Amino acid sequence: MNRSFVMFFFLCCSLFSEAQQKTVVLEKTDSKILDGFMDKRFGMFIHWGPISMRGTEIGWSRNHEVSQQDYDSLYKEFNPVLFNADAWVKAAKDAGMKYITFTSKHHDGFSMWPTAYSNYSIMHSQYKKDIVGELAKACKKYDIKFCLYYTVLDWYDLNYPIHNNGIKEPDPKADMTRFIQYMKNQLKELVTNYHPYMIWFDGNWESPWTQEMGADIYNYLKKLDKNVIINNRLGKGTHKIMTPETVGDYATPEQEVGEINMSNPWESCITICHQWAWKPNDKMKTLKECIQTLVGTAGGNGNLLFNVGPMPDGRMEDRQVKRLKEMGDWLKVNGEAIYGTKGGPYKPDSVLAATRKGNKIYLHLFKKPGDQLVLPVPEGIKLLKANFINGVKVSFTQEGNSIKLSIPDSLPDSICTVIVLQMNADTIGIPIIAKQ
Ligand code: H79
Repeated sequence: MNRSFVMFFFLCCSLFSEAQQKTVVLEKTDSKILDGFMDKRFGMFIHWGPISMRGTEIGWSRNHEVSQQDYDSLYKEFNPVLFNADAWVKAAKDAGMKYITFTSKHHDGFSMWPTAYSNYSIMHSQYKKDIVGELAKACKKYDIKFCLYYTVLDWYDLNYPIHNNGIKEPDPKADMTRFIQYMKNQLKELVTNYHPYMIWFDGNWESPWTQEMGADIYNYLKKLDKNVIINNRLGKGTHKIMTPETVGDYATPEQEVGEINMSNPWESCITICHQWAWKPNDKMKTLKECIQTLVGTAGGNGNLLFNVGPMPDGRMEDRQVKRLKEMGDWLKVNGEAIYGTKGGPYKPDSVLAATRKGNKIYLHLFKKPGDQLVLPVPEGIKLLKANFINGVKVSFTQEGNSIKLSIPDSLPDSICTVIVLQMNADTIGIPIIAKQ
């Protein structure tokens, strides 16, 4: 009697845990696809929508600087007649960017493509052109991967329980089941019409959203396209790093360069100015800050998704396009030390970052480290040759596990100087070394 009860108990437990596992097993993206994504290193984030007409933030100005009624009516006046997808994609191409991620729908709930499932979309503005579709087409022309931002929260659709209207408690009349069906309908439109390379979710921190909903959407997308890459803001928990609970393929630190990580892919999203959406006279980062952000990210083994907010008439600001082009010019000379590399082995700091590929280590100097740069190397690793990326020799000595590089009085590139170290063996397996 007792024995059969115990057996019955274990049977129930194993059935229960199997059922539980079934709900959380994710159809993970192939690691080769993710390696291809991480080789790209540099992409453009674009935050755009009717709110650009007010010049305030897309993600948190509704019911703050802009009243809800004003915010929700802006789309009627939105008519960006100077929008030219080609010009935007060319700006990304000239910057040396390899992919573009565009806000198809932000927290405000406004859809930038002609969705069949909402009456709050670009088709209900005066403009009535498929912005997502035009960008997808231009990306194909310029050989840029096209990716879409889509947030899981929605201030407009009444089935999502938190309306950002001053009431914090979830609306009992809302219906998450119907809201998720709406999401799935829209995501299916986006995947089947525009074939995004990656989908960038957001807004997963509010209480109506659950881990199970995230896993369900992840697997739903994988059934539509098994190769689509998905960021880590679909489940609950931190998006800064990957954890065993993470739903998604890579981590997404926001407005900060991520920590070096050789095991899990990550991408920092950082704005070229302060705001995600366009703000007149927003303070723009200097070229040095832009390059240091990109190089610090690559040095930590991550990607940079660098954000631009276009103006309400459809153009990107000239000064921003110019800054991006300057980044592209730097990459034309130094791109070998960024694209297709891994970060490390030296941990990035305010003086230098390192990247590596095969037998080479690339040192990126943000400033002069003194007349000599002393770096530790592991047992058995020998420096064979050192030169600036322009070919000029750098003299060096090596004593055991320490290499010493002679640094000239002025660095050849005041923005960021790259030194190529040719080693005697593959550098990829070298563990991370903190210099100090
Ligand atoms: O799409 C961009 C943002 O709009 C979105 N994520 C990036 C990619 C985002 N939405 N919300 N948040 C990020 C977090 C918002 C934090 C806030 Fe705040 C806390 C908003 C208001 C209080 C930070 C602190 C910004 C203003 C004060």
